[in-house]
Amino acid sequence: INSIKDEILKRLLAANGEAVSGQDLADVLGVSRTAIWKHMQTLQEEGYTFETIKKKGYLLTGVPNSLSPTQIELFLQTEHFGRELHYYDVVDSTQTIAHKLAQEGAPHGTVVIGEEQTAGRGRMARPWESAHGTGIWMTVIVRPDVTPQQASSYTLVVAVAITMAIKTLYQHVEPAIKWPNDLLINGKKCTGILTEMQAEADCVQALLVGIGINANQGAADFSPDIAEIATSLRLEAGEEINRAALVASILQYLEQFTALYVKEGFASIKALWEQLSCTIGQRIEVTTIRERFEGVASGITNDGVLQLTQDDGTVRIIYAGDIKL
Ligand code: BT5
Repeated sequence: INSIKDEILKRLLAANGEAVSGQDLADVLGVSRTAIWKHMQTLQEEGYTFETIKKKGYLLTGVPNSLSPTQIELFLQTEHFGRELHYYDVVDSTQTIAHKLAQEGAPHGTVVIGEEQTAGRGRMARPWESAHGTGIWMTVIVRPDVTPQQASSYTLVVAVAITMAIKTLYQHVEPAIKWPNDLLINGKKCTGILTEMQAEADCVQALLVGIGINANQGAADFSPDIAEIATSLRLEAGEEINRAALVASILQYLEQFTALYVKEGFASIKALWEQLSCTIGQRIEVTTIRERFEGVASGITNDGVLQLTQDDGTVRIIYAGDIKL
C-alpha cells in the first residue's frame, strides 16, 4: 500500500509544476480512483499540499520539511548508506536504537533518524538538545574493516564528510572542525558527533556514528544552557534548511570518505581535515579525564591523534579530550 503512495508522490514530484490526472495515476498504478484519492488524503496528512485543478488533476504545491524515508530517498545517491532507514517521530536516543539494530545484524550504512530525542546524548553522558523537527538527529551504523585502534580516528572522517556536505549546499556558510567532534560556524557549535563502538579485541563489529546538527532552530529555540555557544545552519545561512537534502548529501560524502579511509587509512584524509579545521595552529587548553594542558595545537598524526606543543617545547599526544580555543 505504501509503495503505491510513494509512486504517486514520485509522479507528482516528477511532474515539476504540472498537474497530474487522478485517472492517469489510477490507470498506471492499476488501482481505483478512490484508492488514489485516499492516498492523496494520507499525503496531505503528512504535510504535502495540493491544488485540485478541474479536468487536469492534482498539482503539488508544497512538500513537508520532514526526514521521512520518502523525503530522503528523493535526494539519495548512495549505494549502501541510508538504503536501510529507520525513521521515528520521537525516540529516547538514536544511539540506543542503533546499538540494538547493530547487534541484530543491521547492514553497513543503516541509518536511524528521529525527529525528536528525549534523551539525546553527547560524550560522557552529557545531554544533547534535540527538539522536534528542527535538527538532524541520526545514527549511522558503519562496519569498516579496521581495527578498534584505527577506528578512533573515524570521528574525524565523519567531521570532514559533514563539513563538505554543508559547504556544497550552503556555499556562503563556513563550518570549521574543532577537534575532535564539533563543527563550529562563526565560533558557535552547530554540529556534534558521537562515535561509539561494538568490538572484539581486534575486530570492529560496528561503529555507531551519532550525528547531531542544528538545522532550523531560531536563536530563541536553544535553552539558556547553550544559547551562548550554539547556532543553527538556518541562523548562519539565512534560509530554511532542507534537512532531507542535507542528510542525503552527508550520507554520500560519508560513503565516499569511508571507502577511502578503509582502503588507505586516515592519512589519505588528513590534509583535507587540516584544511577544514580551526584547531591547528591555535593556542588551546586541553582537558582529559585525568589532566589539563595548555599549548599550541601543532598538528595531527596519520592516526588522527592531536599533537600539543607546550610552552617548554614538550610535545604531548592527545588521544581524547575536550579543547578550549
Ligand atoms: C557531542 O558531544 O557533541 C556529540 C553530540 C551527538 C548528538 C547525536 S544526535 C544523534 C545521536 N543520538 C544521540 O543521542 N546522540 C547523537 P559533546 O562533545 O560531549 O558535547 C556535548 C555538549 O554540547 C553539551 O554538554 C552542551 O554543552 C552542548 N550541546 C548540547 N546540545 C547542543 C545542541 N543542540 N547544539 C549545540 N550544542 C549543544
